[in-house]
Amino acid sequence: MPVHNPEIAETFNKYADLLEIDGANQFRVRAYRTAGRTILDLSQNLYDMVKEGKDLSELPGIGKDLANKIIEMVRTGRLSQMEELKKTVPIELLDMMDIADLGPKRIARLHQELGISTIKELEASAREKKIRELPGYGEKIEQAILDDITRKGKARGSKERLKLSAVESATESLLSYLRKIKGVKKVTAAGSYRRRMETVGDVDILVTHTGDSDVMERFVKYEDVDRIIAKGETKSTVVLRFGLQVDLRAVSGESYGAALHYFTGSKAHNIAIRQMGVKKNLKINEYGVFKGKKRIAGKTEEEVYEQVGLPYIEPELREQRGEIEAAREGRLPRLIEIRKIRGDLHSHTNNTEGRNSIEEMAEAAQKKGYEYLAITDHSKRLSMTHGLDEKRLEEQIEEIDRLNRKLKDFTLLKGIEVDILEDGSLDLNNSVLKKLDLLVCSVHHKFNLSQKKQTERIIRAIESSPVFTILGHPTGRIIGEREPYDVNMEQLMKVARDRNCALELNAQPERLDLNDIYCKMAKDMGVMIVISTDAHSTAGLDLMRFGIYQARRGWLESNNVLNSRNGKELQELLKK
Ligand code: DGT
Ligand code: CA
Ligand code: CA
Ligand code: ZN
Repeated sequence: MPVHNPEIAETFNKYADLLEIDGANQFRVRAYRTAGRTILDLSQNLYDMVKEGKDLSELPGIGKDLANKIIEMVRTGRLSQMEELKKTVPIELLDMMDIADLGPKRIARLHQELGISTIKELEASAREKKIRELPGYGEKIEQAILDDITRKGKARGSKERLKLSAVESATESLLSYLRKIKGVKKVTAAGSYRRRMETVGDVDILVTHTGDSDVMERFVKYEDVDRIIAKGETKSTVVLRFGLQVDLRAVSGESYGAALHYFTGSKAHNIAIRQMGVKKNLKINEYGVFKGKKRIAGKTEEEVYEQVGLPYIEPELREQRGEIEAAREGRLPRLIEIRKIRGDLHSHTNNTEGRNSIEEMAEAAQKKGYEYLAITDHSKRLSMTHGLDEKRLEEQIEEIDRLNRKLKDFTLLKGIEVDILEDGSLDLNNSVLKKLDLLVCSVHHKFNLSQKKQTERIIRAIESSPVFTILGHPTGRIIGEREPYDVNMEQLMKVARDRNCALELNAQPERLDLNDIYCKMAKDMGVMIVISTDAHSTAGLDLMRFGIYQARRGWLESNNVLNSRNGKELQELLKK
């Protein structure tokens, strides 16, 4: 069974959590976490690398020991050490890691002193007011735990959605497996996966094939399949090992375009198109476009749109948010493409929580064909990341100046991801900030302020910043984990526009804020957007594609995106 990078990363992360609960040495714990992070950022497929006999220990943060563990997981699907550790530390304890205010140390204590191993037991003890008695807990934490259990219980009731990044490699592997089956012609993923939504409920795959191919048989026998839900001549459904459901539909060549249109969705977009057909006396469904009983179109998606008098609409736009009107009036956006990106404006180095040196980051960015990279490490308030104080930032500035003298056709921009403090002031003195090319200003704490306070806080930061400002991950949400903080986005965007401040679309697949709706709003209001990876390693620079997907869903064109400008244009703009 191919094991995919996200599963290996997750195993390492779980192992690190379990070790920490067990009270293991911090260095060991951190080694596994770092490895988990490296693997998530990796562009190569570990499964393939192992099969090809590549040396994994050449990957950053992966030594011989971890390399062997990856090989074991690829070969057996398991990590034997994890199985060992599970014998002494119950794995259910990890479920508690999701509960607000609980981390490994607190969980260990709950386990040792109250014998709690599951969320159910945790809830019971909280109701019996036993948790507040433990040293370092108290009533407030007990209540927060209870509230969070109740809230998450509700959330679990709804069907779980997986992040696009988590299903990407498994889906692409499955698609290439299907393409190799004899008699199979076209293979395409439709649904939310094709529309590049940040999360997907399930993956919908369409195939066309010669009548005698055994594609359905081979599909349900794919090595990643955990469960078969349905198997038929034209439709089958399976669940893959890590919980991803996949629908496969076989359609005829003459219906292919109509089926692709139908199953790409969104449902709301489909319904609107179908109604346009009704007005023209046409019936549109997944089999084609019909006039009476006669099929008049359906081989391609373009044909379907043509029948209702529209040009082709890109999948990312099909959300019934004005794309049909725009198509009718000939003002569809020319969506940004990844090849338009000329540089990255948010990255970390091993001076704080990144893994690579400034020089290595520059080299990797240059290798991608970029003209510039902004180094934006954390500021001192984030002490657990070893954030920079004024003195260390000065040193970094000097180092970058030195490197820039060596670099050809490439510029390192001097920046910092500076914390916005609770009162809206910045974490470092203006005297040093002034020496930078740009700031990424970010909120990393005090997420629960009222909307008014949070908005004022951020506006103050924008207004007091001494150089060009990018507002980093502007809503702070982490998909499936942390809600966005409460800000008045319209007000924020007005200030950003008037002050020449750009808003970041953070390409980390669990962030992706601005989301699609806010991207479109920014575009409509004339606010500049920056798409940045927030890379923590050289491999992290490859996450740019997720930002591009979101940008396209948000109607962005290259002229809305600051880092589609070349180095010279950008430098001029930064100076203004
Ligand atoms: P997901 O899976 O929740 O991330 O989102 P989708 O968009 O992939 O939704 P899914 O898998 O339920 O269905 C795939 C597509 O099939 C959907 O985008 C549009 C189409 N579809 C499904 N049900 C209906 C329906 O009742 N009417 C119409 N017109 N289209 C439908
Ligand atoms: Ca779907
Ligand atoms: Ca589906
Ligand atoms: Zn940040």
